[in-house]
Amino acid sequence: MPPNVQRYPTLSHWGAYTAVVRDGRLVACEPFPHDPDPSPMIHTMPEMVHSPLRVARPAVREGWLRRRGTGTGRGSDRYVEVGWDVALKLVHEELARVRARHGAEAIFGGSYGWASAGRFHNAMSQTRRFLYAGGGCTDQVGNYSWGAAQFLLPHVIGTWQPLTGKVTDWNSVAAHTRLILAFGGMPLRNAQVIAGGAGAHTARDGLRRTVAAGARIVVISPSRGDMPADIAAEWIPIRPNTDAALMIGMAHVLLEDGRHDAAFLSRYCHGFERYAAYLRGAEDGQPKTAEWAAAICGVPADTIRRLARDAAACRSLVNCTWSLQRAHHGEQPYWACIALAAMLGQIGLPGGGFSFGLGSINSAGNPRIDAAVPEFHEGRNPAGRSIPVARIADMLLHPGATYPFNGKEYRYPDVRLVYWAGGNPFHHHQDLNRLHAAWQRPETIVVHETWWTPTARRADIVLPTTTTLEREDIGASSRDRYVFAMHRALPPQGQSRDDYEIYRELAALGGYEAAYTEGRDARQWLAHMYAGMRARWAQDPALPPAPDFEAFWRQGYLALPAPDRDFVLFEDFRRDPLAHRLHTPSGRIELYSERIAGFGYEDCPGHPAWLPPAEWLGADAARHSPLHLISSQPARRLHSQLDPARLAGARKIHGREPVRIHPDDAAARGIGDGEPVRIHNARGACLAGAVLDAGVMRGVLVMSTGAWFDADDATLERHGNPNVLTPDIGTSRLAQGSSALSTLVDIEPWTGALPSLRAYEVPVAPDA
Ligand SMILES: Nc1nc2c(c(=O)[nH]1)N[C@H]1C(S)=C(S)[C@@H](COP(=O)(O)OP(=O)(O)OC[C@H]3O[C@@H](n4cnc5c(=O)[nH]c(N)nc54)[C@H](O)[C@@H]3O)O[C@H]1N2
Ligand SMILES: Nc1nc2c(c(=O)[nH]1)N[C@H]1C(S)=C(S)[C@@H](COP(=O)(O)OP(=O)(O)OC[C@H]3O[C@@H](n4cnc5c(=O)[nH]c(N)nc54)[C@H](O)[C@@H]3O)O[C@H]1N2
Ligand SMILES: [Mo]
Repeated sequence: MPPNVQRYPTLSHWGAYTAVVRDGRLVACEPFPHDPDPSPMIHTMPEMVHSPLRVARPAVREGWLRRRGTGTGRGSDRYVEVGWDVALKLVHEELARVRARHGAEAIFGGSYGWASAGRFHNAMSQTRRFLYAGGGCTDQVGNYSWGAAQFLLPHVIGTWQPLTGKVTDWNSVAAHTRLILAFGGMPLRNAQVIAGGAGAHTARDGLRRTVAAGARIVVISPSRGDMPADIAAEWIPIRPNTDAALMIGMAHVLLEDGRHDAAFLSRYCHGFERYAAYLRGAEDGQPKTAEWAAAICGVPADTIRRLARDAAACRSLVNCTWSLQRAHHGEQPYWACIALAAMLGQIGLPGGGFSFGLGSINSAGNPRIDAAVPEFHEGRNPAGRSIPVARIADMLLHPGATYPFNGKEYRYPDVRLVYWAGGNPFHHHQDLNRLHAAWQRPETIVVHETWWTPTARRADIVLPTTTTLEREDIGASSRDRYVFAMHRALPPQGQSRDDYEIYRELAALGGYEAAYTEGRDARQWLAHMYAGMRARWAQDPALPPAPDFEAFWRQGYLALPAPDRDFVLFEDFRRDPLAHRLHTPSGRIELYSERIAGFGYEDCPGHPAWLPPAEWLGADAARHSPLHLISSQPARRLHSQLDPARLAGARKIHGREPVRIHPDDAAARGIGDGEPVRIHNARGACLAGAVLDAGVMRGVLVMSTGAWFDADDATLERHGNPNVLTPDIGTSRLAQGSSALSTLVDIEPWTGALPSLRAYEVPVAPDA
């Protein structure tokens, strides 16, 4: 090997790899040799790390420099580069001013987002620790991924742990499951990633082994593409957002047939009689028959009956992708799924029961023994305030207003300063035109970013941060078998600094450096976190001894042994429901919840129910906006991350995000394959490129999230960002989750000249 080439082990959300550096530049990324199914996304790193879109130096928005505290111009202003000393002083002064004048709750520091892999340099954790140490902030609770389920499941099964991927593992499924009802499919494109990163991608192998063992797979989804084409599966198209009705219809079939497992229901569940009464129509005079369900979800009644009977006749698993609950009333399909699985009586049996996210995120069902990972403590928020994560625009637009959440009433704080590091709200939030209006209100917005993302170009002060390749870290996630030493492969690019260094200097200016750093530099933190993990491994005889930090660092990674037994969700509870009672009021699975009923929310009653979402194909609104838009996760990037790379760019059409449409819907509108289109509703409009696909249900459009938001105003988004179309409403009063997937739209050919893209322009003013 030539002497000017170096190789460094590292980790990303999309996998572990060796960074190959020649003459100070990253030239290649070689997948971790133990990864059976590496993601092509790792090969985007050389382009991204050396991208002209890197934020090179600290920058301040021109309009804000002229008059501090003014939001006007966010999104259109140019930026003036300043020295680090100037930038840090400005940030420090703003934090101090807002804290002194308006209190800690006027600083919004939730900083939601995926940031990057590495347990220490996690931007969101560092942001919280910094703001907590400085006196606190208004925080965020929950996430966009499974926000509805996170607050529902503790009432129903006493925990939201299964959402972290801890579900019946692939070994158990491959060995025992005979039928999988895959709601939302198993879109392996999503299994490329796991928050925190993975050494091994195992979902494809798990699915293949399951099929090879003879399991039947039924994909219930508006899109056939949700199961890889090489996996034999039956596709049952379903109208988006109507899964709860289908599950309820199946439950009614089981009840009428007497095929429900009465012994399981009485021993392990609470409130079945109340749910059965709903199924029979005792509440509303409407029995929830297969015919009733068919009229809502579009799946024929005979198919509904067949599915219910097949699932009762063999070892079956009902799996839901997370997308089902990222919709208005998204609590209901998840609760209805649990109720259906309870009636089938197979919860806690190998390969049986219910499951979430299997096949749609690498972590779900990955076989792994329980073992600690290195932990970083954010500390405690002295302000004690937070909002449900997806209610950000409501908060900014309505300071002081009250809102319901999970059984209580809360009040929105009056936020003056927004602090963000490691997230892209102008990617992740719904109804971006509404967010844009709300975003004008704070006096100051500070963003740490690596690239000039849409959020960076809507901030007042932008501080450039390093990538994982420019710093040392330890990579691990609770559902992967490996722990990685992430070596520094490159010097910081431009003038970028680690988030940790930025916060350390700001804490020093504020007089609380020691509280923030505990006297440690980054390397010392890594050694400290590693030592904590090593001590915990040492206490567990099932775990191998971990080497000391120096040895681990040289070695590059640790591997946990493969588990010698399968993990089965609720196996303990099934074996002994008293010793392993659930953390619900009854200690059992709640098919009726007095607690939820007691909240009195009509959008989340005491048992699973079909509640029509605000927007779906059966709604009145469908007369004006007759198509249901699904905005799913992108195959070739992670959310908005890596969007500027060639991998994602190669699939764009005239530079715009593709939208998949059924050929009949396209023909009815004069839209040809590969042609530019405009998708629109009352909230906004965006451009896209049409892809005709008979594997998409009629009446449905499918478009990925993540094309960098590119708009001057609410009239037209130029790049194909579906979040100008999505509704910004909570899933229900109970969970207040994101309802991104309840979106009605229409589509038409775009016949004019295509406006040029501006999302990849660097908004820095030339030197005066
Ligand atoms: N319509 C619609 N919208 C959705 C969804 C949907 O299904 N439909 N899904 C939602 C879901 S599930 C999620 S999780 C969200 C994801 O939303 P986000 O997590 O906000 O999306 P990312 O693009 O991953 O944003 C992470 C940002 O962190 C930056 N970053 C990376 N590393 C670092 C670092 O070390 N320091 C700093 N300071 N910054 C860093 C990246 O450059 C990037 O801009 O989107 C949600 N939005
Ligand atoms: N490559 C890649 N992988 C990712 C991510 C990424 O950005 N890129 N993001 C990660 C993150 S943060 C998350 S939270 C997970 C999200 O995981 P999911 O929420 O499961 O992912 P989605 O892609 O939103 O949805 C999966 C499929 O559900 C189907 N679907 C949509 N609506 C409905 C419905 O109403 N009923 C039924 N039956 N099906 C429906 C869609 O066709 C879609 O393809 O993905 C993770 N994986
Ligand atoms: Mo997510």
